[in-house]
Amino acid sequence: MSALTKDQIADLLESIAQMLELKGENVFKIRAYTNAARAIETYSGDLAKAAGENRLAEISGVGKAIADKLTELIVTGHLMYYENLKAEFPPGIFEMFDLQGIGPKKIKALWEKLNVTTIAELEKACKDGRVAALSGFGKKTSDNILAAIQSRAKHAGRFRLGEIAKDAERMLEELRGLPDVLQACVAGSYRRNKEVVGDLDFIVATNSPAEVSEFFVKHEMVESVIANGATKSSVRLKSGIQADLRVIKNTEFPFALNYFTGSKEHNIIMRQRALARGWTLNEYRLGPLENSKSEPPPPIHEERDLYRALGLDYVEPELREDRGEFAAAEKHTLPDLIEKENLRGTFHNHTTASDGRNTLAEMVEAAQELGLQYLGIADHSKASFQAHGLDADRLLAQVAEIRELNKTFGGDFKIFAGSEVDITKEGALDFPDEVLAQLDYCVVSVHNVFNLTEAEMTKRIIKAIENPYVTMLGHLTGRLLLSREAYQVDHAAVIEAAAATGTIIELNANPRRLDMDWRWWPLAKEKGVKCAINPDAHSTSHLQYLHFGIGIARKGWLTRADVVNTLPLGKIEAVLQAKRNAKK
Ligand code: DGT
Ligand code: CA
Ligand code: CA
Ligand code: ZN
Repeated sequence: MSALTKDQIADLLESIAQMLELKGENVFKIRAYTNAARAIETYSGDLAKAAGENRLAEISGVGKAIADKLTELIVTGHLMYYENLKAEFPPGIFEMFDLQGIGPKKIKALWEKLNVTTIAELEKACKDGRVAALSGFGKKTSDNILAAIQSRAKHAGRFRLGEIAKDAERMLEELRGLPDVLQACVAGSYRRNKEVVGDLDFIVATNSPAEVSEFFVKHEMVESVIANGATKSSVRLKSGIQADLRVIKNTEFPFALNYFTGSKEHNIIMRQRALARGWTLNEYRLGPLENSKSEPPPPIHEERDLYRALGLDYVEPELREDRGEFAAAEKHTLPDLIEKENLRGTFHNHTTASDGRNTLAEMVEAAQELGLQYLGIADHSKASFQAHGLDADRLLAQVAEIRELNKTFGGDFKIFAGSEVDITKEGALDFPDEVLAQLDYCVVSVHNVFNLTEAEMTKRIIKAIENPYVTMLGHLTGRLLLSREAYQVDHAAVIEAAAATGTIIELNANPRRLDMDWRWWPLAKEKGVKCAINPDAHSTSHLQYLHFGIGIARKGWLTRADVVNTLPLGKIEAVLQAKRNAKK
């Protein structure tokens, strides 16, 4: 069996903690497992090596008893303790943990008192009133559970891009490494950088289709084979996502790649443009229409040639959504999209001072390793007490610490001292202006009271960004993709207000958020609102989320000039100060 990843090991520890909670074990024992899960997730060394040398107990947060279990798990790939524990529960019960707003205590009560052990049984028990009648539940809780079940059903079979990217890239890399493979690509919504994808579409050009298909369906990431044909295979990966493979001839590659990249809407117009020129376009070729008197199409070697043949500039995959790309490609006005290499720094990152998992020093080191010139620290403010938000004293102490640290970088690197300040229900800020004035910048976000009307929520946010010390607005809608709906807010009105006040809007790059949504960035850009791509990092590894943020920024038609954190040190400072200076 293949080595377990740190994430897989951490997940296993988390599920042990969940099971112990279901059993009603004491909190210290449970916390030992959740702490160990966090410790493993953020451990930077080689786990297999540490296990081999019996040194796992040296990792801070991992006790002796858990270290022994981890050694067994890492060395043998199995953990008897976990298997035995799991066997004590009905198998369906674990899926209930996926439901938003219901934890181990409730699941335990449902199991013991109503004998509910699957989501299907739970849905029934909600509908016939048994859940509402249960002590500690009530009608409101029952309704919330039902809503969570319905939302889960709606999202079934869809996956956040950030969570399947590893699988997609690994399969692609291995396909490209096969001797028989001439060209390979992931097409579909993945290539278009959609925030949520249904399945993965691999396109491979080869003269040995049988060998390539065999490699694909027998890959160790595959859980089951759905279809295995001469030119198309489909599998279910262990992560749950379906993956399709299409094997084609090398000459067909640009057509197949273009067709299977989609979107469907984009394809329809491509085909119409071909027809208008007397040609036929499908997933294999561009050819003359029967009985057509038109010139035959030019030779096509790559996608670019296809676009040129149809009278268009090359359209980047992210823009292929039929949202204006054809008109722009005809007029040569497509944007020169931002690239990963353009980023110089980032804002909105957390440390152990609030709910982050790494210290300020560790976050700085990670940012430097990524080649960034600056890192903005924006820990939570005091109203986010569940995230250990900082009060003014702790915040100002952190500011002083940052100013001291900055002296050690000799101008090559800079930490910007900020805060992620809560917006109160009324649109006030969690710190007074005197405190905000001592920061380099501030991000404001809504973290509670989501159930306002659209008008109230819009007013609340606009009031907050009217404050001259507010540099940027964090995660505009609060959505958690595939799990929590966005709260009601008038995007256009907020964008208008951001333009009027000179407030930057964040593109939160956490793959669960990707908020503000890509569909709104063209409007923001038109109004002159700038974007900041922020990972909302709660650990060093989360800085990698920037990558997904770039994907969404590209999907939102943004260029380097539209995104403030492409500016180098020396230029970015003025942008952070602009709004408060304008008010003086
Ligand atoms: P997904 O998988 O639901 O996230 O979205 P896609 O876009 O990857 O869709 P998928 O996997 O069903 O098909 C891949 C591409 O193949 C799609 O983007 C466009 C093309 N395609 C599929 N079905 C049709 C169709 O009926 N007409 C046209 N014109 N293109 C299609
Ligand atoms: Ca797809
Ligand atoms: Ca597909
Ligand atoms: Zn936040």
